[in-house]
Amino acid sequence: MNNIIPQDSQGTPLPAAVFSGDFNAGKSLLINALLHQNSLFISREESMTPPVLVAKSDGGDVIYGARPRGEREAVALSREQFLSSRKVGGVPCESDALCVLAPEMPFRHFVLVDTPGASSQENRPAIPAAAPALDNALFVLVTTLEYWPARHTMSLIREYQMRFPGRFIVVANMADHINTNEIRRVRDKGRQRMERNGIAPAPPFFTLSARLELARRTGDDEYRRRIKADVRELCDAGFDAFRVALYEFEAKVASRAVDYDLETLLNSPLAEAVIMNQKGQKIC
Ligand SMILES: Nc1nc2c(ncn2[C@@H]2O[C@H](COP(=O)(O)OP(=O)(O)OP(=O)(O)O)[C@@H](O)[C@H]2O)c(=O)[nH]1
Ligand SMILES: [Mg+2]
Repeated sequence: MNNIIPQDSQGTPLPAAVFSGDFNAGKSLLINALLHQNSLFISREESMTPPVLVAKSDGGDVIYGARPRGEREAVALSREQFLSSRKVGGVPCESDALCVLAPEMPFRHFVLVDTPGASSQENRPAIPAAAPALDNALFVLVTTLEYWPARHTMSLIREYQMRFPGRFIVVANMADHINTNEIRRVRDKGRQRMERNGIAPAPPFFTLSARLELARRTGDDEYRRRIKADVRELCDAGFDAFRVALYEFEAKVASRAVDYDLETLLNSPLAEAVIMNQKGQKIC
């Protein structure tokens, strides 16, 4: 392409939407739902994957890549290698960060970043540390609707409010597990509850189901049929509103299109900041 603009080298942080929160909240499935395909590794257990950066590619095929531990040079991976790049049985992952260049990525002007959830085994924070390379980032805090409004959820949101005022949104995922009354109650009262808990102004808040959305986009009618129609409608509307919020973010950050490649992405200060966060190191 003729418009390669390594924005980072010009000192402008790459715009990104950083998905974080507790493990198993559905961060990776949420990104798969946005991509309309199963690209990222999903697991019922703590997935133990390194952070994954997802960007738009103009080519026909999905390209997977990794930054080997302690190195800066990016390497291309097969899909199988990509999906098995995680910590298994105490053996650390060989990569510090992974990336996916996907033609299906709906956003051209920013990167989606999937972060490993706060781990029960490692002392890894659920909250990214602020860093200049994240100055153009929107933070998507992924919680589950079942745990609304648990004290833990509220304190996470309060922490995001302090670190990233006006730059984060909250998702309450897995609404397909809940009945319509409960979804409506959380959807309609969520922001009020946050404000009553001193989180004011409350961040944008979306009740949705990543699983139902992926089923909607991949034509998995069997799963959709298992869920009551009124729950489905609420979940679909919640996801549509979430997608619009991401498009609004894109409209704000879109200045020049970046032509991403593995090197540009995995050597960017954005990747560096995300890796440092994952290692729990201080970044400045
Ligand atoms: N029913 C239902 N299950 C979901 C939904 N979203 C995620 N899941 C399931 O929850 C489990 C965890 O999903 P992941 O996307 O791997 O969660 P994660 O937040 O990326 O987890 P870590 O990478 O370990 O931090 C998987 O078994 C998913 O299928 C949802 O909306 N509804
Ligand atoms: Mg995950």
